[in-house]
Amino acid sequence: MASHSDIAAPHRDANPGGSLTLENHGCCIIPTRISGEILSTLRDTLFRDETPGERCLLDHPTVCETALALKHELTSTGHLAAASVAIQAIAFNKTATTNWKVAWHQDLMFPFTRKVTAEGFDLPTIKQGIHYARPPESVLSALLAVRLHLDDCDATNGPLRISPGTHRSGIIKTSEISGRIADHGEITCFANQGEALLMRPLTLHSSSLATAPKYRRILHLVYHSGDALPEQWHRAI
Ligand SMILES: O=C(O)CCC(=O)C(=O)O
Repeated sequence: MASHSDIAAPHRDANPGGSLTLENHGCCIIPTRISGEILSTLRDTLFRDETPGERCLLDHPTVCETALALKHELTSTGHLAAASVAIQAIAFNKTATTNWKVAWHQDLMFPFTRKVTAEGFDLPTIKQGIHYARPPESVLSALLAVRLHLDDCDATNGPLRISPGTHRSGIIKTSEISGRIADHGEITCFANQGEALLMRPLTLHSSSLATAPKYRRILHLVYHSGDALPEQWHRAI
């Protein structure tokens, strides 16, 4: 287990020397082949200045096209299994008017077509008319978040922070989160436009307020690589 002294101070590149791995750290940064034209269309069509994010975007044609292109790319690099499906797409932004921060957490709630009843699926709730629930840990471990950066993200515009290796601890009780971060340390994830931060949703993560608010637009996709489930994802492409 890493100690604070093993963790470098926040740095420009979240993947120094390519040393971060999904397996060991729960995240890594990779370049993508998503074209400048697609990045520009995503920037122009997904965001409204007054909101921090838009959810359930897989029906948007350019999001769908991007999700399929990234699936293809990540399958060829071995980050995703060929049978993976994109199950969620969220557009996050930080601007001067929607500057926000998020406390340390794991991503545990995902969208389904109806209220879940199968064993191991719990905490059913409805957000903006869509059913959400917490799938079993085995399913959570088979998810991969792919955060496509549509703008450069540096120390000033509220970058994501992750606590490396925490994805291997399963679902962490709220009362244990600060202890896990003390044990594992944290890394601040900077990225250039067109790069993607890959992250296991069970990795503890947070983000700070931007200190010099400017756009920090991200398309956050989640893929499932596991076996068919007894419950149906809200979308699966
Ligand atoms: O984009 C961010 O700054 C935070 C996103 C987040 O908390 C999440 O994906 O759960």
